[in-house]
Formats: sequence, C-alpha cells, structure tokens
Amino acid sequence: NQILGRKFRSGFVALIGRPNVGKSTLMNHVIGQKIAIMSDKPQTTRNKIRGVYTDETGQIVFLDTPGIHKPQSKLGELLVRTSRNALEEVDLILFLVDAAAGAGPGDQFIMENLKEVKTPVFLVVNKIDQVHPDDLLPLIDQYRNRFSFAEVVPISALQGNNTNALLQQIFFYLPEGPMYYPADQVTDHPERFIVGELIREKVLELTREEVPHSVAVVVEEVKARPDNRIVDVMATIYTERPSQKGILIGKKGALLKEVGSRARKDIERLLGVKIFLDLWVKVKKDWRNEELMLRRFGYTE
Ligand code: GDP
Ligand code: K
Ligand code: MG
Repeated sequence: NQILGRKFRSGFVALIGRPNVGKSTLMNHVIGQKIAIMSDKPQTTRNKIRGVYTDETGQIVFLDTPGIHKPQSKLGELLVRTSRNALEEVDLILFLVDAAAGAGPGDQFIMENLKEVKTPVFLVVNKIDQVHPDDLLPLIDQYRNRFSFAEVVPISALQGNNTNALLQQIFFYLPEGPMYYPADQVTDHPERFIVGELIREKVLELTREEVPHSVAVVVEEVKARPDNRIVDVMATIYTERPSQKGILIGKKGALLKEVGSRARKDIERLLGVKIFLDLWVKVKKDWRNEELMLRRFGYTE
C-alpha cells in the first residue's frame, strides 16, 4: 500500500446515525458474522458492541453506538451519554444516513451534537441500492451544506457496494498503532450479552408492536455439559406489564416456543455447539426507569 507505507494502522471507529440507517448491517457485513442484532424496528441496539476488522493494512475496532436521539426516559438519557462518550474517545466517526429516506430532523439533531466533537466525521450514505444515481449528489449536498465532513462515501451495506473503499478510507485516517485484538477475534463482548441480544431480536421480530421496547433479556446461565457437546442456556425475558407477558408466551406457549427455536438456531451458529435453551418470562414493572435494573441488565458503562 503506497500511501500508507508498511506501517500497521489501528484505531477506534464509531458508527452513528438514526435508527434503521443500517449501522448493524454495515458492521455485520464488514465483520462477516452476525454480532450486532438487526431488525426493522428502531433502537434495537442498546449497548455498544465492538466488532474488530483486521487485514494486512491494520485493525479497525468498530463501536456500534446506540445512536444519539432525543431522550425520553432514563434509559434514553443513558444512551445519549454513552454515545457522546464514545465519540470523544474514537479516532473517527462514521455518520450513516439513509439515502432512500433522505435528510430528516433526526439527522439534523445528530449533526448539531457532532459540532462539539473534534473527531473527524465521514458522511456514509447507505442504501444507495434504493435510489437513482441522479438523486445522490443533491442528497449529499443537503448534508454538506450543514456540516463539514472529512469524507463522503456512498455505500450499500446490504449488498456490500463500495464497502471496501470505505475500509481503505478509514485506514487512511487511523494512526500507526498496535494490534489491539488477536486477528481472529471479532468481538470483545461477552458471549452472554450477544446471546441475550439474539433472544431479544427474536422477541421483537415475532411480537411486532404489542411488546415494544419494554423488553429486556437477562441470560442467567451459560453452562457446558460435562461431555462438552451441549450447552445449557437459561434466560429470562422481562416485560413491563402482565398483558405483555401473556402475549409473549402466546396460546399454549406457542409464541415463546417460536422465539426459543429461532434464537437457538442463531446461538448455535454463534457458539458452534448444540444448545438447550430454557426461556422464562417475568414481569418487572417500569424497569426502564429504575437505575438498579438498568445496571443489572448491563446498560451502564
Ligand atoms: P441500524 O438500526 O442503523 O443498526 O439499522 P440496521 O442495520 O438494523 O438496518 C435496518 C434495516 O435496513 C434492515 O432491514 C436492513 O436490512 C436494511 N438495510 C441496511 N442497509 C441496507 C442497504 O444498504 N440497502 C437496503 N436496501 N437496505 C438496507
Ligand atoms: K434497527
Ligand atoms: Mg443496530
């Protein structure tokens, strides 16, 4: 690599953007493994999940931040704080926007917050597979008129268009540095957390609007049997109201069973072993506003 020389580069890159612009999809595409949960509902990513990309040029540690949005509860405030902190610590910020949806007030809110951060910011225009090429430049101008971006990179995270060019641009902005993680490590998150996120993803998939984001998953136990061929996972899904618990369990337990069976498949792929999944549903009123529960669910720093 002529421009970069032979020196190894490394650094931390934050992914920010409104819900559903494709942050998780981009990271999953780059890392090539399902580590950040994806769904078509907003704000399914609550914690920052690190994905690590390594090649001969260097290493990029991605932070999939919950995104900056206007806080509506204690959980919301916590998310905004987490995001801002993440932005101060990183070498580069990728501000993802949705080419198909266009610029909106949510983007404006984020750009206002970014003005106070010194870290360079890329405008990453995602979902270009969904727009006519002629519409792209005017859209980019809308953003450029409001913020001074270090680079503008149009991509399709879903199809992988231009994502290699994005990686090369990222390396160009990273300092010379060490390998922070072993080359074969894709995430430093405890598997337990990812297991919980996979279960929560299935709940969101299967319950639609009835059980919204008032659901949290606590993985109580991940334990391999003595023969090492089966891993027992015990997890509790917390809802805010008894009615939601009823919906989640479903007729004769059908819905919970489906949640379990879908989650089990993903967990088995993640851990590479057979899983026995034991799922429970409990009601914990108003957990979103209780600091103690937040800490227990792992949402604090
Ligand atoms: P996040 O909330 O920013 O993490 O967004 P997700 O990664 O969960 O993506 C939200 C939705 O947009 C999902 O249904 C994705 O499949 C879809 N999506 C993400 N990237 C693209 C893209 O490049 N093209 C298209 N057509 N859809 C995308
Ligand atoms: K999402
Ligand atoms: Mg996400």
